[in-house]
Amino acid sequence: AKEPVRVLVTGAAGQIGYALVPMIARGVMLGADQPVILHMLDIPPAAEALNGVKMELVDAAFPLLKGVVATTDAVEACTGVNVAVMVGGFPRKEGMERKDVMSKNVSIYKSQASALEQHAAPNCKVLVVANPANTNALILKEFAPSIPAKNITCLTRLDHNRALGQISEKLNVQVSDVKNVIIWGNHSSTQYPDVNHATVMTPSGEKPVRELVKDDAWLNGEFITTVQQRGAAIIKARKLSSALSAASAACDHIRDWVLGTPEGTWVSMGVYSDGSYNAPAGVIYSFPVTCKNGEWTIVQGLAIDEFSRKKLDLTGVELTEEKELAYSCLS
Ligand code: NAX
Repeated sequence: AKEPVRVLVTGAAGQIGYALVPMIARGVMLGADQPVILHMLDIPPAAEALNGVKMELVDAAFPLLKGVVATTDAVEACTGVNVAVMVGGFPRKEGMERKDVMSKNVSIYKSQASALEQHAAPNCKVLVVANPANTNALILKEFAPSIPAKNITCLTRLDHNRALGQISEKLNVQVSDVKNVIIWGNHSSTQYPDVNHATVMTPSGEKPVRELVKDDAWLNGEFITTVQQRGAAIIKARKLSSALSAASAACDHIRDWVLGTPEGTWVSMGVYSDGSYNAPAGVIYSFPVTCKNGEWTIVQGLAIDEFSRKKLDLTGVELTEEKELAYSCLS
């Protein structure tokens, strides 16, 4: 039998946490033959709710779930974890300045970076979900210098999956037959969902999405804004932000990272930029990546047309500004 993998979920008493922990306990994230021990962290006002989630995990009698740690102590939560999914953060409230929200999250991610650096298992893989996801991940990286930069990522897979979903609906094809969309840049409304290299599997082979959709105006307009603004549309409809789709995307992100992407398929991940595609280096930027042996690699050599270039640059500028804002909160 395999040794259990320890998976940390911060903000585990929240909405995404409630959808995510049963998925992990069922093997959706790490495989149906991989036992897990869940470490759940939240803050003292949520301690009772967190304990309720723990009770439900016990009651669900998940065969793969070998233990549950539910705590408000970051050190206890981080000890020995192999995978860390950072969902906890300070939400933007009405009337709050961007800088105030940033400042709260910078202090959270600075302190959780140290807890992870000192107490997580070696080679722990980190996924930041909490917004501003790219910049929270960057702060975590800066304050956990002994964790390799390649182990720190942020979630843009939900945006990637939303793009697949929109193409599948437009063409009336199975979502599993659509692949290789790309989310470039920030997990924010400046992200660029790019279909220029995306394909659909048809009875007569793989066809470019652009050739099948035959509607460049839609692809360059409504498609992009729908994906960029999907989070807001969910809030409007549900009066709550995306949770089951975010949890599912977090599982997809870690599963592909650990177990590998299928041959010929890439996914989108926010990773520490090396300046590929002339994106700014030194920020967490979403790129197309393939994964093998537990490591991601940015897909190289894709053609970027003029339309795309502008959009890659725009979201890059926003990330550079966020980085500066985050640093200004430190001093
Ligand atoms: P909730 O407010 O339901 O849950 C957040 C939880 O985090 C709460 O239980 C809170 O007590 C806890 N928390 C706050 N500070 C903490 C700390 N210092 N340590 C540990 N826990 C802490 O929000 P939810 O809807 O679950 O969303 C969580 C985060 O995901 C938000 O920041 C949200 O903006 C972000 N999202 C990111 C997405 C992505 O694709 N990257 C999509 C979904 C979501 O909007």
